[in-house]
Amino acid sequence: MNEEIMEETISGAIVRSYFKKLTDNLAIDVAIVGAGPSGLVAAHDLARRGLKVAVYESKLAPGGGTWGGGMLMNEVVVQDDAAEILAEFGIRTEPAAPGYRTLDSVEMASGLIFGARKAGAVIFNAVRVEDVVMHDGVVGGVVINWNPVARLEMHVDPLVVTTRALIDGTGHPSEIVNKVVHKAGVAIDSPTGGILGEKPMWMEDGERTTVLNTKKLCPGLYASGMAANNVQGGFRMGPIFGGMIKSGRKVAELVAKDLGA
Ligand code: 48H
Repeated sequence: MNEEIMEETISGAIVRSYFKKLTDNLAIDVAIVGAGPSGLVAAHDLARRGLKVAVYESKLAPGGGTWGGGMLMNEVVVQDDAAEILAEFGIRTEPAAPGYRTLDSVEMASGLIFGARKAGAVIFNAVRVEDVVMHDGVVGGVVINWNPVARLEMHVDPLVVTTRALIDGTGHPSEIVNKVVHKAGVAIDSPTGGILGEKPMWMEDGERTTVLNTKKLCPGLYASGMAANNVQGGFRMGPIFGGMIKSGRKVAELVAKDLGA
């Protein structure tokens, strides 16, 4: 094969294929910001229901805080009921103590990513959501840019994707809810109408409230995982991930119900 023609073929294939993916996803049902465990479970569940779902992840590798396990020991813990959800992705767990199971964090991250993709969700990695679209108090889209552009502080205007529902799955900082509360001045569904901020470590309570705190915050906007806990003032829980997985499932149920899916 002619070397020059092969180079054109490969570059052309990537450019055409990527721009089709981008063009096909300029108006979607659900945008999920953050490819952590809660966002990936939500993406899987919503795409499985036939909704058009895109996940935006600022890092090159999706998976969020899953990869590092506890203190870089690449094992995590889940409760028995969360292990059942992971089994739907083909992710294996081992009994650890009554009610708890351990699993390889690399298998968990890669299994959740592949599961979300196989269900039909599109993942845009290295893309940062830097703002939201707001019309008359309703969150209606994400404002996106390449993460390297943001990191290099290049003055480059973003592009916009419109959505019927937006899930903040950005973890500890709840970046998207922050924009809605502090930039748009919207009062959200929380005890103060604003962001209460995450509390220190209390595993049992943190796990319980992660699911409880997963809710719709204002028209068009939901939060899952640690973002939900940060918004509502929940405790952190360390390297146990059942709450994140169940939060992803819960937010998907809430969004699907609202969108009639
Ligand atoms: C695009 C963004 C943006 C942005 C952030 O933190 P995550 O893993 O999310 P969760 O909530 O599903 O899981 C939390 C869990 O990993 C964890 O941190 C636990 C259990 N902590 C307990 C404790 O005690 O510390 O993933 C969030 C993802 C990350 O990959 C970010 O890079 C990404 O969101 N992200 N992506 N645009 N503006 N902000």
